[in-house]
Amino acid sequence: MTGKTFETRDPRTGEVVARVAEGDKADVDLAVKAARKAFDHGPWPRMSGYQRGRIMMKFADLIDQHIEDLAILDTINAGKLFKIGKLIDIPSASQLLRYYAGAADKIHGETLKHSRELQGYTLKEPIGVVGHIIPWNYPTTMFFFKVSPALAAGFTMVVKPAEQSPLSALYYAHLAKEAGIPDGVLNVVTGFGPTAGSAVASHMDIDKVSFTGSTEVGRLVMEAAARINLKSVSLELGGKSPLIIFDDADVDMAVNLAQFAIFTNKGEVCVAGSRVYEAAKNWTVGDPFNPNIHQGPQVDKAQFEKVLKYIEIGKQEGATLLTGGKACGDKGYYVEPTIFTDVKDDMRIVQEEIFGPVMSLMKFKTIEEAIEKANNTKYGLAAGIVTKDLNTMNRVSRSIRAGVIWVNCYFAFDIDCPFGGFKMSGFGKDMGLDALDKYLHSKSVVTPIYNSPW
Ligand code: TXE
Repeated sequence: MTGKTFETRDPRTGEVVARVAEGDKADVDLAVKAARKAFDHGPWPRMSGYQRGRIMMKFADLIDQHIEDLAILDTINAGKLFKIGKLIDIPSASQLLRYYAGAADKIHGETLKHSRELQGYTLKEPIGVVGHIIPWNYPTTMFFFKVSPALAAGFTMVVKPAEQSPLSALYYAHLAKEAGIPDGVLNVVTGFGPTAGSAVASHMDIDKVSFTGSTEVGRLVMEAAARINLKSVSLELGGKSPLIIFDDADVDMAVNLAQFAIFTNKGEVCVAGSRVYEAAKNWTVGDPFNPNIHQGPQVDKAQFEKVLKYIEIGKQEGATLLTGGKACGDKGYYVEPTIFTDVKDDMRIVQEEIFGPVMSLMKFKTIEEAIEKANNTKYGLAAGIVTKDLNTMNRVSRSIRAGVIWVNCYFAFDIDCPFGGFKMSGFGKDMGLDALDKYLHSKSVVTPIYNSPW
């Protein structure tokens, strides 16, 4: 509307790769109008689940035909490893679409035995127009975590991608149109959080907002929803997820999982196992297009500086720097994989989400102490356990307050497993049939069984 644009940069070099429309409140208004019209009068919520599923399958096929281009966009825009993008992130988009496409014609209510005179049933109906606000750490996966179940449920929507990584979202909007998703159903508005994002959270005509990002902004989103129209809210927020290695663990497995848990995606992972209790180093940092590299650059200058600041805080707090601790390379936003030892429970590097490749090693003596340390965080997104002992596994996985527990594995995401936090990591699940459910209202329909005085 304003015609304004903003620069989006390549984190490998810090150079501008494109200028993108800077959407603001007026653009969000337009997008919501289109979504509202498509919801109230358009074909999408009215067509059968089977028909919606067919179109979603076509969307998935188109993504498969453009895997390479899409992976390039997430690499030059978010510093993601190109190889992983091609093998995992982009294929996860089409998988998510197909999973929910398959569920679109299996949305059932229940038959209710109301009383001797009355019977009832529930209809599962889409809530309406949803606003999705998504972050930059997984630009593609987050987009489809949100968009796929909402499409299957018959929603229309406005997506606000992160300002750091808007490029692939624009490409997905283009492919959605080509696949035959009707106009007004999937609207993407690029722009900044305090303007475009906030306009989504506080829009009177948006019925639900689904947010992934920081706990601070999650709070703002919920406040806006409460203030404006009590829209339904789901939040996937930060984490500080422990990986607990017991002394019976397979040592090689433990070491691999420990480095994988925190250094994957340069630590820009909400489930990063950043409080590991044992680990080692062997992680290469460099150009994310190089297939032999484990870790690319942090997403932007702000995150790069944030990670380095936390490393300084760790040193000042008295933790011992075992390895890493500096920026690397002469340009771009690369940080060395960093490990601290001698850390204490109350240090900021243990309590706060760093969102970078910084690992803290802590020791424990008993299973009770391990559980206590693991729960000693305001977050509750994920946790990992490495043990061969079935009793330890069962006891610890039932005692940790987190949304997902990985036993002898880490980042073992599966589309069928709901994902989302406890405590200040938020509420409302992505993935699995739980995610479809969060986009549906139950409506009870009640009717007399016989001709009766009702
Ligand atoms: O997140 P923000 P940032 C954590 C991580 C990271 C920190 C800051 O610790 O270092 O958050 O990252 C939009 N109203 N996570 O600043 O600001 C914004 O435009 C409405 C964890 O990038 O929360 C973007 O689209 N929306 C996390 C989205 O919110 C607003 C992933 C996320 O940005 C807004 C990312 C506002 N007032 C960061 N302000 C995870 N859980 O995976 C911003 N936004």
